[in-house]
Amino acid sequence: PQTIYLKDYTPPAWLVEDVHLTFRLAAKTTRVISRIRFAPNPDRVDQTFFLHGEDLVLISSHIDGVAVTPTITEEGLSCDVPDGPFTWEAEVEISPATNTALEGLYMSSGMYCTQCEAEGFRKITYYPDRPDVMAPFTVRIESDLPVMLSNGNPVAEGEGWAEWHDPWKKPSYLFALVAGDLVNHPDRFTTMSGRDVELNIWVRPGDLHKCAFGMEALKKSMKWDEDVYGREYDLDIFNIVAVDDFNMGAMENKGLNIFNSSAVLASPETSTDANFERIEAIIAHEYFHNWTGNRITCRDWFQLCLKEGLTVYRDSQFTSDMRSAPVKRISDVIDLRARQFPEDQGPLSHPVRPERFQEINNFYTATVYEKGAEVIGMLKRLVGDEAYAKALDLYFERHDGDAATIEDWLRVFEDATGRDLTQFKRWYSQSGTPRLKVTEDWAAADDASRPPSRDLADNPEAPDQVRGGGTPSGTYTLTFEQHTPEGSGQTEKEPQVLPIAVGLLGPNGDEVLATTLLEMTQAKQSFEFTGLSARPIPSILREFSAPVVLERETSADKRAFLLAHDTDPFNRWEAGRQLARDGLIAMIRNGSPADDRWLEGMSRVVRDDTADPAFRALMLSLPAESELAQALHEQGTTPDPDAIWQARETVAQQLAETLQDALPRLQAEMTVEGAYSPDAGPAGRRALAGKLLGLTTRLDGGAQAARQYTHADNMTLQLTALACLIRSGRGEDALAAFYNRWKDDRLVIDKWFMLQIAEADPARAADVAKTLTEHPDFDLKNPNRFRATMGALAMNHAGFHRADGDGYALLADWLIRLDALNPQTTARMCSVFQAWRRYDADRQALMRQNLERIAAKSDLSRDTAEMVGRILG
Ligand code: DPP
Ligand code: ZN
Repeated sequence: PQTIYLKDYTPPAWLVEDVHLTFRLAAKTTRVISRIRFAPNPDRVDQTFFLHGEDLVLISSHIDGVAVTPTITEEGLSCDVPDGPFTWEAEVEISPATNTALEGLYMSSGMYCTQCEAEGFRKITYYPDRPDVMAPFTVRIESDLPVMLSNGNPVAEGEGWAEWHDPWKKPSYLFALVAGDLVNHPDRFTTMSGRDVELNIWVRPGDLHKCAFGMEALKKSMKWDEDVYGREYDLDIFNIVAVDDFNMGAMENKGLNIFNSSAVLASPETSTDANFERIEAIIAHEYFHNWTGNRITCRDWFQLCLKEGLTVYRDSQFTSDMRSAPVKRISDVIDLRARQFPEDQGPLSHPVRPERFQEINNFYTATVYEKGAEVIGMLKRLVGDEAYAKALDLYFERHDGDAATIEDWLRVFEDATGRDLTQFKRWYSQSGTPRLKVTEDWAAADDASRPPSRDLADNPEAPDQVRGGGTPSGTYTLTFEQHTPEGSGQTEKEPQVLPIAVGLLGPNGDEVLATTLLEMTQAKQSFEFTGLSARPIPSILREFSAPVVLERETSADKRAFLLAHDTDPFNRWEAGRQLARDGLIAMIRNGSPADDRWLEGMSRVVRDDTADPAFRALMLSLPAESELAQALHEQGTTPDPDAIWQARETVAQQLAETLQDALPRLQAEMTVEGAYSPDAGPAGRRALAGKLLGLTTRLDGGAQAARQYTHADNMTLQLTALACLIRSGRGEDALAAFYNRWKDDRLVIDKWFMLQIAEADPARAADVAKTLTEHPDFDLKNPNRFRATMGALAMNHAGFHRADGDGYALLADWLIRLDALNPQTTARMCSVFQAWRRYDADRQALMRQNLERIAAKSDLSRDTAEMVGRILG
């Protein structure tokens, strides 16, 4: 397969002035008739006329009304064309009913729908399918289905047809079409300038009761983008459609967002608090794309982070405003460490703006999205809120209607702030997670006149900054050293610009220096703090101000001190997390008992009724098994998945015993009375109650969980109880009852599949997963069901890594089967093997063998071939 490079970008030879498409829908023989007005690009470097096209049957083609015979290959067609503007017309035939890749035009539960990002439009008709070719689209749909939708505004309709016009020029990846027997949940929104917008969520008839929450989330998003970014919606109508078979979460097609039904449909009976929060965030994300992605799009796919990093950043701001900012930040960091760090520290590492790819679908990654959002957050922290707002205004003003680049984005910040961002740009080009080492030094008041301490003497540069001051007093120095390990073909890594938010606490726990931003730009750099009467305890990297691994030799006592006193909620949580992590690692490596300071700290935190219950729930969560495996690996110990699992069990059991007396009272306090609400307040109480129920289950064998399961009147309580019952080995009856209750609800049955695998005893997880693949409801073609089964197996760390290799073999078997149907979902799931080199020789051999078995499959997709190739290295 061919590798495509960022450095090879050339402008399109031909631009599109106008597109007219007619769809004659038929399951296996849809006709697509295109009429496209082309004009030469004044910036072109060559004149080649090439249209992308895949899996199309060309029926006829004309240029300015004259039949032509183009040269057709697997990738598209080329043709002799006039020197100046001309009209291209073509008729092609496609087969939506047999399109199992879910890319292009396909069918899902009887409806027609599309997914064109990144390169799906070329499976619909011949077109310059690249994001820097933008045009207004007019679309006519012909079918006997009652609902026919496309982008933009409806312009006309009649018996068996409907016509839509999108006045905003857009790239083909934002094209969308939906037709089906659908019903809508309608609403309206008046924009800040008084435009009245019709809103709809379209679903299959049985799902109409699951739309209200998504609609509220949409209206909140529209309002928030006006209030915070000054961005107004720009069409008369905004449609969302729920689709059951979908590779991603959702898609921001102009005026016609298409959602995986799991990312929009919600009801208290069928959705958990976590589902509600995720749905709100995804609706916001896709809506925010209307400006960051659609009005300003990407010049080429290497610039994907331009829209995704920024839009993830925007949706995280939104969630912080709607809910709790500290809880959102902690949750985001947990996610970043669970998904992005392993990616950036393994064979799939790539820069936030990749420089090469074979299949762009493989780069919709945690690095592009989540690290991309971290980069925006750092930029905002460095320039300040006001300058950020000014730069964003300039970005929208200067680039509206453009297909832009990261260079454009950074130039806006340079122009708005006068700052040189040359070094900062490394965050886009350099892969890997920087490691940041900290050492500290203290010179008491009476030796303030002595020469700089040893740490400083080592440093050729004088310390950068002096803080505080006034009366002669002690000087405290923090020295940072940053280093990014080599990876993704980059051997020489340069220092990054690191915004390091620091606070200092006095020995009595009072804050003696409020959060202060240190700007690190060198490989090694010292910062001095004066005006201190006693040696402070530092709180470093508050709010996780940079996506780095902080390496700090510090005592458990100091961590316990920060856990008790830090004013920064993130670092308070972090101190508890580090204590837990260090304790677990000591237990795994030397059989040490659980750390009393952690147990005491947890006891205090969980009872602290001044703290948000959602925050307390996060405090009680132990580091994931995969996170511990990575930590052990970094410390030179080969991780043993069974030992990791056992250590977490032991520690959780001890925590339960430590909190035993307090549990009944705390649980009673967290009970939520009255009608269910998915708001942050009650959801946080349920989250803490759920953690407490997990602990109680370790003491009562599941008696309370069984009662909760029976009486639960919402999915959060029901599913929490079910998980506890499965973990305690008493899940069988409840699982059977759950299935009977919910067998007609696909989204709930996904939970049923997932939970029993993810929560299974590791020794049995692969067997449970295998049995479920034989269940009549297992459906290889439905990505949600596939992820609920195989993704859940991978989530069960010790179960997936079972020593006999059955977990690996089962997953590989199914990936081989799925690749023939759906390359995109197959390729993405291959990443569960990415950390294979971190395990023991036997497991490594088993994983390699299974990866090679996938690689050897005949007709392996380009998607999967690239992923397996990169993982094997
Ligand atoms: N649908 C994906 C997202 O919104 C790709 N654009 O991030
Ligand atoms: Zn997005």
